Amino acid sequence: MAIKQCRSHGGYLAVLSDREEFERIRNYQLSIGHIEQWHFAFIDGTDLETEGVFLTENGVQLTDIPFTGKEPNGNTFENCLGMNALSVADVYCLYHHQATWLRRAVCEMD
Ligand SMILES: [Ca+2]
Ligand SMILES: [Ca+2]
Repeated sequence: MAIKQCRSHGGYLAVLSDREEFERIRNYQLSIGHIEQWHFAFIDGTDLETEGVFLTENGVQLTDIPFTGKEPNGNTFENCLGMNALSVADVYCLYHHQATWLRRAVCEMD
């Protein structure tokens, strides 16, 4: 869903390969006001297939995800990646309980 959302704008889900990239994207989002402190937006990567091994949409393993604090802490319940102004975390792939989170995604374009 988040992937489709990016594609419809001609982009793809943002890949955060390290902390520097997180900060770069975070600062950009802050500058345009498109980020919130508590609500996560999807970024590329999921460990749906193998718990703890996060793969991008293209199947590339992310080895230096700038997780924050105790993240990832979702075991097999949280299998997608999200970011907000403070952190990068494993999050639920679907936010049934939080409609306002549901449609947010961080996209990149070439
Ligand atoms: Ca997981
Ligand atoms: Ca988590």
